[in-house]
Amino acid sequence: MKMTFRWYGKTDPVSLEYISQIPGMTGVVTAIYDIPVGEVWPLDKITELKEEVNVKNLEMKVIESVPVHEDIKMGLPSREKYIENYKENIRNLAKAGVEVICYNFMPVFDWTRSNLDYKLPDGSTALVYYRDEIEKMDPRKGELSLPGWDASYQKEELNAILDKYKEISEEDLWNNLKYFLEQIIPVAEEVKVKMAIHPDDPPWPIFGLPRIITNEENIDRFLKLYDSEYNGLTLCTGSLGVARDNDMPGMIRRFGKKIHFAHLRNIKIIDDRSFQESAHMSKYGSLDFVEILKAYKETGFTGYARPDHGRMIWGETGRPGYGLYDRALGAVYILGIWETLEKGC
Ligand code: DNO
Ligand code: MN
Repeated sequence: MKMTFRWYGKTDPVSLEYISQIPGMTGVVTAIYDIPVGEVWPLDKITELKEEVNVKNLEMKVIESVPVHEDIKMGLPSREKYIENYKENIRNLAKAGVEVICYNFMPVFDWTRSNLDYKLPDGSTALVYYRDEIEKMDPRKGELSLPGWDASYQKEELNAILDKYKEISEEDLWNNLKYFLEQIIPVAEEVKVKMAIHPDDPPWPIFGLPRIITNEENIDRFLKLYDSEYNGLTLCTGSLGVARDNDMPGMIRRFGKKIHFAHLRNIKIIDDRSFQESAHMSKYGSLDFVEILKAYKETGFTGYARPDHGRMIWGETGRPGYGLYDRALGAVYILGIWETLEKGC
């Protein structure tokens, strides 16, 4: 397992230097953030980013995310142009030595929470999802501000997209995903870049929009849409694990070699469809990290991993979920368990 850390580029309050000081860090997971969704990332921008990272003795082998344009997800005729651009991005990233691309296929909203700074009894803050709160929110009123999605939409634009999605069923979304994979996976194979879809977070429909990468059965269906070593997964324990039926160690064993990127984070299930993000250590959440890592060990996992989100602790401010301290603690905790397993203890 190669441990990495998500880094949001020059504007990230967490510096590359600090990341390189975390024990066991091999690289960062990053992206080009100032190019609109669907456009081509120029090769010189990619190489510049890679060099900036490499100077700090960190690698840039995983990109998260190359976002998929809504027209592709909706299956509009204009998808052709965006798919061509996507292929170009895969080729350019390969030229810069990238091995894995993480992306997702969630309509409109990426990861969603009801509160980004929920105060826990110890004074730390965490991202939480409370079903009642979410049900009261109306994205059409422009009252949502979530860190995980494209905030550049104007209210009218967003409403127009939401209207178009009314005609798109779950089956349509599956077909559009298949069409996308049929186009991009041959390119990924050619340039040897592993595509790794991130599951839907949370793994159920929100705001009336369909979500399909949600459980074992659907992930199995996804992998069968295009059978290739290059069509794989970002297995996110924190996303899938909030649904009690998703057995994380079981899914890791089942999907084994198709997992190209491991997102490791813990969550505490509060009740049906409500959860808090917690510290990584098993006793604070609903997931057992020794069991999760044992499953990775058994499958012979040698891929990339990252601690995903963390709480805000020790007075740190910045991008919710992506502070330095709690994620660093999580990474080292995970590496500690991994070392123990590797030594066969
Ligand atoms: C949530 C996070 C997400 C993820 C994107 C991948 O668990 O890992 O921000 O990066 O959804 O496309
Ligand atoms: Mn994740």
